[in-house]
Amino acid sequence: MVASVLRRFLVPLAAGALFLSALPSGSAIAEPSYDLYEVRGATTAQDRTEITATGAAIDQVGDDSVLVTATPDDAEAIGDLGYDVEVLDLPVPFAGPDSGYTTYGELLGVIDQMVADNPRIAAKSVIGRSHQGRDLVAVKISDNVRVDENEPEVLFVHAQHAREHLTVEMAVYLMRLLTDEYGSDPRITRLVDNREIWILPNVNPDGSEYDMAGSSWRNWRKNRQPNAGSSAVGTDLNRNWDYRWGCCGGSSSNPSSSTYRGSAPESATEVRVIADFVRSRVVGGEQQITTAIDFHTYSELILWPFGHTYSDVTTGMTRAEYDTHAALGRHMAAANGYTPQQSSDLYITDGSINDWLWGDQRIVNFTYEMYPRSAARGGFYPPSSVIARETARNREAVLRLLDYADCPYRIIGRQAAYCG
Ligand code: 0X9
Ligand code: CA
Ligand code: CA
Ligand code: ZN
Repeated sequence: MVASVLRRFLVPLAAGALFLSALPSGSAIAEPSYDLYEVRGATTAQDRTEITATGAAIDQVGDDSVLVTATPDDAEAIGDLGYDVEVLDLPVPFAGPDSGYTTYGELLGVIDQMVADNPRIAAKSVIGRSHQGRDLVAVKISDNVRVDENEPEVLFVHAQHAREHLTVEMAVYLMRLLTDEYGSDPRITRLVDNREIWILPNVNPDGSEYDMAGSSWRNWRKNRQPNAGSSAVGTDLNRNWDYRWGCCGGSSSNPSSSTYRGSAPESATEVRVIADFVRSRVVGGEQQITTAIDFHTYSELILWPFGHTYSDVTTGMTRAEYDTHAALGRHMAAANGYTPQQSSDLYITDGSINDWLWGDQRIVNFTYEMYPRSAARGGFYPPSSVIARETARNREAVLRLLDYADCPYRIIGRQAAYCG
């Protein structure tokens, strides 16, 4: 089925030469090219972790295969591990940027208008700047929005990965939902009155803009920060967080990799800004943010920590804490039809925001991998005609997280022990 929409040719060892010869003349030391490959013969999480250890990023997991974004060198290394590797030439990513997706400039306009229309419950702050100097924005939604009240705080993070544009649309949807339905929908009114909701609508604007700027999508994942001693640009923000950074074979030390972890924890400008923001929500020694979602695409999954280990219970994660994540994850997945699982059921990741938010800040948190389920439905680039449906699909799931933000441990009946 997938094959019918793909033009395929067998790679591998020739691939390096093939892509090199496709480079414009005079760019012998060019940035690496990132392409989509199908890898067959991978059935377990251990297989998939071994594949990511080459530097490839896994985009989609099947029963006995995965799709990866990889450089020709990564692909060759995967072949050397004994897997069957084919490059895929997908039509969708080669189509031009879809004007139905919100650019960074448009996003800032949407935010300013929304705040102007709802000044009592919505406020914008600039929490820092991206590597290239773009504003990194936080939108707060709550009653008495100018006052830091003693209400459970909830964090939504969008677009750590540049090409995952549907996550920006998710932020736009959430901002509109919470402001438009305030005063008319009783549940939303109660949640806005009793929570302080922080939306970070695009934490990687340099990457987003780069991905959209050409005549075709660029399949870009990282930020746009140069790397010392390399022509390869960018750090994978979701491998740069300061909790067991680089510990466990779940990220790359090679700047050419699309999962490059950076030169040090928080070396990525944007990660440092967001982490400082989250730390600033510690008031009186207590982290005010209780729950969070980090939005990604794609695969229709709800993932919980840890990612750096296959173990569910381990240092920094008790049985009750794991069960709270699993129960809340499943409760949300029952609302949106995504598949709930621990993130390492897919493959090991280290330096992810999930592991840091829980391991360092004790915030119960999830990764949503949004629509679609597969590359055959558009992968990272579904048509903008799906935006309304696929953002509204998460309405009930997100409201469930907001409901439980007073005490997430309530979902396993442990509120007395944890929130007394
Ligand atoms: O690999 C990632 O960063 C995420 N997948 S994506 O295709 N959007 O790149 C998954 C992150 C899940 N890992 C943890 N929650 N630790
Ligand atoms: Ca308030
Ligand atoms: Ca507060
Ligand atoms: Zn992602």
